[in-house]
Amino acid sequence: MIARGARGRVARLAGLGAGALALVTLLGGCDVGSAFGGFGWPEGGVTPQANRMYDLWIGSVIAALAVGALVWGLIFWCVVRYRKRGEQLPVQTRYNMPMEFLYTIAPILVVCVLFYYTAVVQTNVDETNNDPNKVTVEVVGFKWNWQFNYRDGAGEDANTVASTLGSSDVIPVLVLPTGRRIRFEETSKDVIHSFWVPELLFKRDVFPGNIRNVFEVESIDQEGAYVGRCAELCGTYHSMMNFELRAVSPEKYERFMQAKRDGATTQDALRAIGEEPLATTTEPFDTKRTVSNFNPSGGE
Ligand SMILES: [Cu+2]
Repeated sequence: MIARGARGRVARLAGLGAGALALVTLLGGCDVGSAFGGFGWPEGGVTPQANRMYDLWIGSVIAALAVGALVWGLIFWCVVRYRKRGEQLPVQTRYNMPMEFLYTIAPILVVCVLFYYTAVVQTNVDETNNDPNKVTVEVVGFKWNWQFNYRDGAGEDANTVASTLGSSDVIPVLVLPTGRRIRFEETSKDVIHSFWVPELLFKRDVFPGNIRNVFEVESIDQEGAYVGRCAELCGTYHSMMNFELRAVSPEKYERFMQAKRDGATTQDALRAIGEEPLATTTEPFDTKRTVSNFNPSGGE
């Protein structure tokens, strides 16, 4: 009797689990995340990869909530259903095989599902390909600024066709086209930095030596100005190592590159295509600080 009852319960539990899983799969396609502020994940990613990472997070949270609700439900159900009713010791169930099987298999299943989807998205984020139409930019980090070299191909042997160099007075603006695949090849002149544009929902360390850290984005889907930062503590002015990613239309990008190839400064080339010549998302910091003008909270 007891064993059959337990087996029935296990079957019901398994049914519930399968139902929760189906629900998660269903919800994965909808945009429930935005209704809950992304469950803490930053919204507004501008690349397909960023959107896939966002979806992975939303799916994981929903799955975790479903499992959590099931566990909490069972706890409360046990507390109420099996509360103390008298002095008689209740039936002591041991070696319940279906139950033991369930609580061994269920966590393994959870780990496998999370691992699978993570591996799929990570592989996609790390993917590089041979698209001949892609834009390749070499990102050079140094204490405490950035240089962006537009390249005519991939790898160390390619040539730089145009360059943008940041200084303490001018924030470097990295101009890139929307709708095209972009390859970033990173290298550092001194210590480890990290290339980070929050709207890409992605950062990757920039290593010194002959190491080139490479990543690609399928496309930038939205024109706009996005602040970029160094995300690896690299010394005194680490927090001031900002740049701006300016995503413009492919047609504007071509004109920008032509102006650069003709020897224009980045600022003049930006002016020539009708864009703000200086960074709009961040500004240079005062590097000649004295005790009297130093205000850690910013401002005057
Ligand atoms: Cu840095």
